[in-house]
Amino acid sequence: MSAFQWQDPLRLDYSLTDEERQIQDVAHAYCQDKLQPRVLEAFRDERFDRDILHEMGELGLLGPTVDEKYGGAGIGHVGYGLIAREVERVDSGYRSAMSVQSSLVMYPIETYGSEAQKQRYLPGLARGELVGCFGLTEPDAGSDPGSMRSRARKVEGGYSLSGQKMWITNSPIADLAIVWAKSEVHDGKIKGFIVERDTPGFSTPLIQGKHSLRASVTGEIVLDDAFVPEDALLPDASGLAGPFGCLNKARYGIAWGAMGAAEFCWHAARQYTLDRHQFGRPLAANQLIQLKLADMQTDIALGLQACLQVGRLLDAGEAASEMISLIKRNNAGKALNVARLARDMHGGNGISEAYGVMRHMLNLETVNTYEGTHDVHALILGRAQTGLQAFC
Ligand code: TGC
Ligand code: FAD
Repeated sequence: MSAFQWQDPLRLDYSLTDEERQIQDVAHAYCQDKLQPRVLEAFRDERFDRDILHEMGELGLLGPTVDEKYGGAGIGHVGYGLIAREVERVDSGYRSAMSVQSSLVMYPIETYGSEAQKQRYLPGLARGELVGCFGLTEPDAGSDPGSMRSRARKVEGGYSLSGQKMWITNSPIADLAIVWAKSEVHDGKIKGFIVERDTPGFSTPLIQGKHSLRASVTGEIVLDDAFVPEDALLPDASGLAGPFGCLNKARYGIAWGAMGAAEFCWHAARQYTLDRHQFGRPLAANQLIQLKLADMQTDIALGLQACLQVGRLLDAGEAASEMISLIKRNNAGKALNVARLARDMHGGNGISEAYGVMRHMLNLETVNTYEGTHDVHALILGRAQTGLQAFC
């Protein structure tokens, strides 16, 4: 028998290719050297440093699955997941900025865009010179995006967009937005539009006062008869399947990322309870503490194996979207629980910014909610096994 490695109990590392290990090492070094030292102030001041996207672009961490001919790295889904895990080990807000750019902006342009759109936007997005955002959610349409009110009206030479998008990651700093709206000339079907920053009638008010994801910038998108030319339309997306196709990619990355945040909290709780003595011995010598550590280790090890399996199936073209719902729901929920336990195991120190566990806990509240809430993914899985729709 080989020796048990407590940090990697099911030997995830054993199942990775050399290329994937290399990607993991590059991402780990960048995140620990460049992101970790900035995160405390960023979270405290509710500030996102735009240079981060430049830096990630230089390392090939943006749009990593996008074809190399458009500036991507052309790697597989497991490599992408490993990057998300390393970034979110530092902060979910940084992973958010990265996954919106990669999965919700570059992916739809590569998948639904014209050749001209791909050439115009993808290389700049891959380098982090351009920042993108994704506008689906509205004030009155969150879990039910099919009820969106945003409209595209055909006008001479293009479309006039009107509506409001809410809770949009990156929007206040974005150079372009992928906006989803119902288009009159397409029988009211949902269509995607690339809206550039200088479009008249387009604005992105900042949302402030978040208790979560404070190191990520969030805003609205306001479309006040915003005119976009004909070639702003993404030609190959139609209906809700368009935005949901992007969400599959982003939700998959979140499942990996949440495990990175959970690992941070688990390792911190283990070290803290080894170092801290009460009643004359380390906290870690108590059965209740060891039970919690064992539960954390188990949930994380199983969550990572599930990500690996879905990543391999995605690469093989064999993944179903329900698999992604399963791992997004499980891993975000489990990570939130791990973070809450870690916060508790740190006692009073657990609420201090110096230990980082409460920051992760607060972030994971959002991770459990966005990209389909924990309960919405349960309804997706419930529908898939009963054939009965429980949404309405
Ligand atoms: P439903 O009838 O189920 O489907 C409508 C059409 O969409 C297709 N479809 C999918 N296609 C690809 N992948 C998927 N996962 C798909 N799910 C559905 C479906 O086949 C159908 O196609 P067609 O051609 O027949 O029309 O639609 P519904 O209205 O009943 O949907 C219900 C529900 C709950 C599943 C769905 O609305 C849902 O998932 N709601 C959650 C909304 C959500 O996730 N929003 C995320 C916003 S973006 C975000 O949060 C970014 S955070 C980023 C960050 O900072 O990291
Ligand atoms: P609601 O849909 O109103 O849900 C409220 C509660 O009701 C939830 O608990 C939900 O599970 C429950 N619920 C809803 N429907 C049902 C039902 N049928 N049965 C049982 N329970 C139900 N969106 C974007 O488009 N782009 C982004 O970049 C983006 N970034 C975000 C960043 C942050 C920081 C946050 C907080 C959100 C972001 N979102 C983004 C929006 C996010 O996707 C939505 O918040 C999420 O989909 C939930 O929608 P909602 O907030 O309207 O909640």
